[in-house]
Order: sequence, then structure tokens, then C-alpha cells
Amino acid sequence: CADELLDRWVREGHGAHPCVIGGGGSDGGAEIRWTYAELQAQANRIAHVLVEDLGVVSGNRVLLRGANTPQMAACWFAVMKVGAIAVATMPLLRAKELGQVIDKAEVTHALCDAALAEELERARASHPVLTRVCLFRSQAADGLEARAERRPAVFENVDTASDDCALIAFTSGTTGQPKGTMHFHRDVLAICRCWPRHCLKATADDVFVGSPPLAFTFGLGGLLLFPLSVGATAVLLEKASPEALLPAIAKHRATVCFTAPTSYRAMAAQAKAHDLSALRKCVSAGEALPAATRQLWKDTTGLEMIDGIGATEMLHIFISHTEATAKAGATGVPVPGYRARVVDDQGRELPRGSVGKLAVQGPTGCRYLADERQLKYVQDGWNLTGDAYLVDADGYFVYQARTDDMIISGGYNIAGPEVESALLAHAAVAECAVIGVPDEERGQLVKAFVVLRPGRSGDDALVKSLQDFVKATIAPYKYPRAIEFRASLPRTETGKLQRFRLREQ
Ligand code: 3SK
Repeated sequence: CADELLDRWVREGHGAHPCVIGGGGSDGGAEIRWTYAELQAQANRIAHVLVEDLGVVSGNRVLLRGANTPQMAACWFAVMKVGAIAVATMPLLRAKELGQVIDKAEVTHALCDAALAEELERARASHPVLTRVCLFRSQAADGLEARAERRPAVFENVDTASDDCALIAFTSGTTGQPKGTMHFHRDVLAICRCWPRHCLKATADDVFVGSPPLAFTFGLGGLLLFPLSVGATAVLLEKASPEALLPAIAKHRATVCFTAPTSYRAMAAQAKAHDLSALRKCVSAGEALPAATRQLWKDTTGLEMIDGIGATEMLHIFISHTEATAKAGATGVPVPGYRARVVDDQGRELPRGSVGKLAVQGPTGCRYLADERQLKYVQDGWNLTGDAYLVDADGYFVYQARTDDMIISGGYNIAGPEVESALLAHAAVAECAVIGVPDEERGQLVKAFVVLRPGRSGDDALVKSLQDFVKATIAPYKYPRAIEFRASLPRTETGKLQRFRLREQ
């Protein structure tokens, strides 16, 4: 896939077009602006280092550890070029978690940002299978840059078959137990040809920016593979909080933004102070998009968001829509190339309007690395994503909850995220999470954890106001009978709510 996404642009005369921008870290380092030809040369030099200095051979698993930077992008392509397998890890992982990844994926080599080396060195001490670590963004004489400088800028890519493994992506999901998912070279190309081509419709003039880490396949696709698949420019931000994203959109005249609903919500509050006039496509994924957030962003910027659901197991988005076909409250329809249906516990397709399990088929699919949960995820050739959905009268797929986030209370089926959506429309609410807690009388009780907007305080009057507000917005039996105010909510490194942590508490 390095040839298709990178080398061909240089061959076809697009080598001077801006390709990746970023990397000017908090240490005051200068911002990098690489053209397609420059990124290719960097990746080629690193490929030489991998093979000739570090002894990487085809099929080796190479751990990548770094924030979103052009150097990370070059390392990723270098791993593809030598026919190795990229195992990108979240920058926030600690030695213990890195050790789990090293063990499970049998990682032998690592390229690591010098600023993040400490935890990896600690992991390596107890995982000797990891034999070679080379640091990038390092001044050291044996650092990656120093080694790469001495190598040629041309490299003959190692031949790979379309069904050779290209990457192993780890997901801690929303349940906390990491699983490695394997994806082939053909999967990487397939995701570039499905959702971006049919739903995003970007061109070489676009400038992409966003928050998800390259170690999360949402970020790998949205901020590296998709822009490069159309010859566009990717702005890679090391720190992509909403406060950093807004000025970056303005500074780079970004046209396409990828981030999660929570981030759009936070950005909406500060958007007026920034020039977002170049922005034309706003992609929301990573968690369900509440209708209130879609409306808030539209009122603030005039832009209709493109919502989508994907999964690390499926590599990227498989249900979505275009701006023109967006429907408030619905995720969309299967992306061309994919099929989706809503099934019961026996795998039988349910009629429209019934809530059941989402089942998906397409060019990509789940291949867990040595994990018995594979049998649960793939049944009869369908990927069961763990989401509860219904198909509405227009054929749109409407998210209800993660299957384990459905609350059964007093005989009613209540989707926690629907109650969250209702609460989020209240002026006092910044963030919230809704779970079912055991209750003698009702089986489960709907309980909301609420983070308030600055300046608001949680008291009995506000509890009553929130409950009345939900009753007036959705069916009254869904209102949260218990409300607890919190300073923050537990989230994964990728920003997904970890409702299971609240349930454990
Ligand atoms: O929706 C998600 O969580 C997701 C996961 C992986 C890749 C892409 C997406 C949108």
C-alpha cells in the first residue's frame, strides 16, 4: 500500500504537492512541511535503516510509538515498504500496557519518539523478545534521523501480497481488555476506496486536520491514509485538544476535520473566536453523535456533520452518509462495499423498527490475533460489532447503545445514549454518561453521571430540572431516576466513554 498511497504520486508528477505538516513540538522545534517527494524520501531512508541497521525482515512486527507527527507518518510508510507489520501504540500507554502489546503481537523491533522512550524501555526490560529500539526526534548519534541521513533516498519496496498482514491495531474497546486486530494490505486500500470515495469526496486541494491518534485506526485513516489516497495535505497535531484544534484549522485553512462528538461540542463553545471559513467537511465518529451536538455545530458553523460508525475490528467506517443525506439522530446507511443488518440473538434479520444487534459484512472484517473472542465477533460470516441498532422506515441505521449499555428498567428497554442525548441539550450539561444500576423494584435503574458547565453547581433543584427536561424531551419512563454530579468521566485514550468503569464503581 506504500506504492499506491505514496510512491505513485511522485511517479505521476504530484511530488511537489504539500503532503504532511506538523511536528513543531512544545520544545520549540520548527514545523515540518514535507511534500509527497520529501515524505517518500524520508520513508525510503528509514526503510534502509530498518533493514540494514536493525535487521528487520518481512513479517517482523514493528512497534511505533509517537504522537501525530510527520516523522510518525514516515516511520509508518517505512514499515510498509520493508514488508513488516506496523503495531502503532497510543502515546499514553504505560510500560505494563506496552508489555501486553509486545507479548501478544510478538514485537521484535520498535521506532519510538525520544520523548516517549522511558515507558518503552521499562517494558523492554521485562520483554526480551523486543530486541531493537531506535529513537526518532532524537539528537543522538545512533538516533533514527542520524542513521537515516546516511542512507539513500531511494528504496525498492519489498514485495507484499494483498493478503499479507500490514498492521495490527490494538483496541481496549470500552471493556478494558486489549485485543489485537490484524489487517491486510488489501484492507488498507479497501478503506480508502469505500467511505472516503463515496461519503467524504475529498480532493487533492483539501487540507485534513483532526484529533484522533494515528495509533487509532480512525486517525490512521482520517489523518494519513485518506488524505494521501487523494493526493491531499494532512496536518498532524501533536496535541489535539479542542483548544489546539481550532487555531490549527484557522492557521492551516483546513477544509476537512476529523474528531469526536465531545470535541465538536467543546469547539462550538469557542468557535466564534477563530476563522473556520475554509472548513467544508466535518467528520464525527468514535462515538455516537447526539442530535443536539449535530445541531449545535450546524448553528455555530453552518456545516452539516458527516457522522459514521466504524470499529478497529473493521479498520474504518462502514455506516455513514454524505452531508446531503444526513439525518438527525441516524448514523446513516451502509457505505458502498459494505452490507449491514439488524439481527436477533439467533442471527435472524429483524423487521424495520426493531432493536437488535448490528451485523456487518464487507471488504474488511475482524481478525483477532490469538483471541477466543473471535468466535463471538464473527458469526456466519457477519461481524457483530457489539452495537444495538434499529433500521428506521427510511432505511437509516439508528444507534441505540452498545449491546451491553442497553438498560432494562421496569420492563422497558432504554438505550443509555438516548438519555445522554436528551441531557446534553440542557444548558447546564457539559458531558454525561447514563448506565443501568441494579434496583430491587425495577431490575435496573437509569442513572446519569453529569459533568456541569463552568459556573453551574449541582443541587437538588438542578437534579429536578434535568429530570423534567428529559421527561419533556423523550418518553418520560426513560428519565434518570438517579443523578450524580462528577468533575470528569472515564474515557479511553481515544475519547470513548467507559461506562463499564462507572458500572464497576
Ligand atoms: O467509530 C469508531 O469508533 C471507529 C473505530 C475505528 C475506526 C474508525 C472509526 C470511526
